[in-house]
Amino acid sequence: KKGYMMRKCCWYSNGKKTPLGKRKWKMFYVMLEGMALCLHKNENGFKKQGVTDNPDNLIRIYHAFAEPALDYKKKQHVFTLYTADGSKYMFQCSNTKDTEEWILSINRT
Ligand code: I3P
Repeated sequence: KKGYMMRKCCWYSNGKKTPLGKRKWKMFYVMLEGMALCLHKNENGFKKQGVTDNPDNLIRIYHAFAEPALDYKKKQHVFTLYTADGSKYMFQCSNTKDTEEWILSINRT
C-alpha cells in the first residue's frame, strides 16, 4: 500500500514525548515496504531514492500496532501507530476506506 498521508510524531522511542516545536503535522508519500513504512516528501523522491533514503523517515512496523485514533477529535480519518520500540505516531488519511486499509495493512504485516 502507498499514498499520501499527514503524519505527526507524538513519542520518540521508549515513549519519550516529542518536544514542542517538533510535533507538527507534515505531509509524506508513504509506502509500506516489507516490515517498514518508508516516508518520502513526494512520489518523485521515492522513485529517485528508493527505500534506503533517510533512515529517519523509515518506521519499522514489526510488532507494531495501528488503531483508529478515536480519542483524537481535531481531525478526521486519523489512526495511531504504536511501534515495538515504544514510539507513537498519528497518520491522517483522506477517507474512511483509506484509513481502514492502512490499519489492516500495517496490522497484518
Ligand atoms: C505543534 C503543532 C501541532 C499540534 C501540537 C503542537 O506545535 O501545532 O499541530 O498538534 O500540539 O505542539 P509545533 O508546530 O510547534 O510543533 P495538534 O494539531 O494535534 O494539536 P500538541 O503538543 O498538543 O501535540
